[in-house]
Amino acid sequence: MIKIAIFILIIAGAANAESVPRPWDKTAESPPSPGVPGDDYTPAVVPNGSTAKYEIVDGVKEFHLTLEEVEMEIADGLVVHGWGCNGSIPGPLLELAEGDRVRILVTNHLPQKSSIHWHGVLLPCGMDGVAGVTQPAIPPGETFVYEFYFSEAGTFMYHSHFDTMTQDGLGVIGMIVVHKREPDPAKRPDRDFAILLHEMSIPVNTARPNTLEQSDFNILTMNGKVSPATDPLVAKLGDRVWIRFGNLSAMSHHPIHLHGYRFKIIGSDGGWIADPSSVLPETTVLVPVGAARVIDFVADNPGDWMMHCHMTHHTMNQMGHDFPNLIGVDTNDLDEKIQKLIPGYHTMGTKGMMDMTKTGMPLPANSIPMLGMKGQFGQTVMGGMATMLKVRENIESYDDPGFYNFPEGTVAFPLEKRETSEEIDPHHH
Ligand SMILES: [Cu+2]
Repeated sequence: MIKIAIFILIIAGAANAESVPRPWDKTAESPPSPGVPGDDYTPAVVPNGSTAKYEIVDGVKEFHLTLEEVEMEIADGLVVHGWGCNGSIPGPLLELAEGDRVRILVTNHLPQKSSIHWHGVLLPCGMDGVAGVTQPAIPPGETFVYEFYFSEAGTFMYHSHFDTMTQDGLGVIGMIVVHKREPDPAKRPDRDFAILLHEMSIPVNTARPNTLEQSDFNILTMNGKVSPATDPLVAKLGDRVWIRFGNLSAMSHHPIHLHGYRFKIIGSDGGWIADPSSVLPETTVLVPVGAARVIDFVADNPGDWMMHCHMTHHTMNQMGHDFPNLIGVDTNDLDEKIQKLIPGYHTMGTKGMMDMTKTGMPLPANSIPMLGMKGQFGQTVMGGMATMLKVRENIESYDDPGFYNFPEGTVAFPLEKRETSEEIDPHHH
């Protein structure tokens, strides 16, 4: 009796397992034709970056990713010697339409083995790209083929899964955007930005990121650039805007704050919110390491709006952290003495970090410790993981429109310039 019961359970279990559909089954049963940019989706915008080219071979979108040594300028004054894909850090955006089948040829030109993992994508286990677990590592000089469906629209990432600390740390990373197929452009976002967040430790006077660093990261990038080298995100007044963030930093989560707006977080690398109307409005989106977030808003507030990581140390470029706290210290006497030895010397940091941006002292080679963003009113003392959302009326293109032209009388002003002589008495109405 017990034996029969167990037998029935095994049969039932097997039948049950057999009936569980795989996530890509529906796509595989009736695969759509390869998605066409423009017809099926509005291509994403990659500030400072690029989108990977593909060919359609036997009805499949075929991409080539070459992992290789990359020399890349992070900002004017700093060239980094990292590892990347197709000549850049991060690698190009892989952009697809829901249901597309891909064949991705990964060629390893790194000096050590590698493999590429498709982070967040639901695919057969053998395509997951984990060296040692789902495939042998790709030896230097060899090419491996990955082939699978992108059965669901979403925001994903790709990165090395062999010696990940070293290879991701040096830049073997990239983003993946899979668009929902939507024939009506009016129902798509007008501006769909993709930004990958990353961090490196590059001691001043060096070019090779130190991937052994655990906490002191001094180069915090958006699509491989630091402010002021980050391209602005440009939108027309009234545009529906999506910004997709991915974070493949080694150790840091990034709370990205957008000025002037409230937005909703509508998606992650795990999928989409079912009902955006019930989502808490936000002004900051926390993008954890190994995660993606998509924010949605309508660009209804014209201006130059900062968008930056709110970890204040993540918006400084290569600034040293290991000198004494000098805020409020009078160092004039000391400066005079040291100037006899080092002409032009002055102690920095006694009134904060503004001094850093205007010093005349010579900088070490290949370094940007004092680089910050300049606005139309002066220095921001902000660099690193920062950029600008520029929302404009009546623009013909999405090229950088330059500084915002503030309507007269809308800018904060010094008290002595107040034109009225009337004193405001807060106790009188
Ligand atoms: Cu940050």
